[in-house]
Amino acid sequence: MKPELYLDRRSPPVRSVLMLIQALGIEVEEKIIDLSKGEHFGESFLKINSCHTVPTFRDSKITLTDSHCILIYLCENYGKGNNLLWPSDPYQRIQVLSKLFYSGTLLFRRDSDAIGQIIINKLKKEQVEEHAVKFREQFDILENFLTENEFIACDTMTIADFSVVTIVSTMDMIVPVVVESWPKLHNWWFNHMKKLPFYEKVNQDGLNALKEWAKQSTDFKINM
Ligand SMILES: N[C@@H](CCC(=O)N[C@@H](CS)C(=O)NCC(=O)O)C(=O)O
Repeated sequence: MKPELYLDRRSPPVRSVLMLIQALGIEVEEKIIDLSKGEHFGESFLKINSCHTVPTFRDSKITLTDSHCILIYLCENYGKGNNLLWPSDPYQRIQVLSKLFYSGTLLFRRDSDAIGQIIINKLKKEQVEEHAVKFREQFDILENFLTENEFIACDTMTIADFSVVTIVSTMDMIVPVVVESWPKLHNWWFNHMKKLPFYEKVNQDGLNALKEWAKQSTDFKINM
C-alpha cells in the first residue's frame, strides 16, 4: 500500500514535502484537504491529526503531523541513495536540524501570521506593511545564513533548503526578494532552487493558487 499524504498545495510546509517526494521519487497517495472549505476540521481528518494541520503523512508504521519530521522520516525510510539531502555526518546533520527548527519556529511563524491574517481578517495595506517589516528582518537573517554557507544549512542542498524556499517564495508576495537588497538570497532562490526540475510544478503551482486566494482578501498589492 502506498503511503498517504494529506495536503492542500497552497500550504508552504506541504510544498516542501512534495518537493522532497519528487526529489526521492516516492509514490504517495494524495488526499486533498481543502483548508478554504474547512475540511481540516472534518471528523475523519481530526481522528488522524487532532492538530488539524497539513501536511499529514501516514504509512503502515506511523502517522506524522509535522513537515519537518516528515522530511527527515522520508529521507531515512524512503531515500534511495540521496543522503546529501539529509547528511549522515553528525555535525552537518545538526546544522540541518537547526535550520529546520528555525524554519518551523520563526520563519514559518512570521509567514503564516501574515498570510493567515490577510486571508482570515482581510488585512488592509497599512496592516500588511507591519508584517513586511518583520519579513525584511527574516530576509536579512537568511542573507546571513547564505554568507556562512552556499545553501541554508550546509554547502550542499539539504531538506532545510526545501523547507525554507517554500516559505520565502510565499513571503515574496508581500516583500519581493530583490537582488539589490538580498543578493545571496536572490541567487540561492533563482539560480539553485528554481532550477530544480520539479520546482515549477510543485512549488509554483501551489503558490499561485495561494496568491489568488490572498489577492481577493486585501487591498495590498500582492506581488504576482
Ligand atoms: N508545523 C507544522 C505547521 C503546519 C501548518 O500550520 N499548516 C497550516 C497550513 S500552511 C494548516 O494546516 N493550518 C490549519 C490549521 O492550523 O487549522 C508543519 O510544518 O507541518
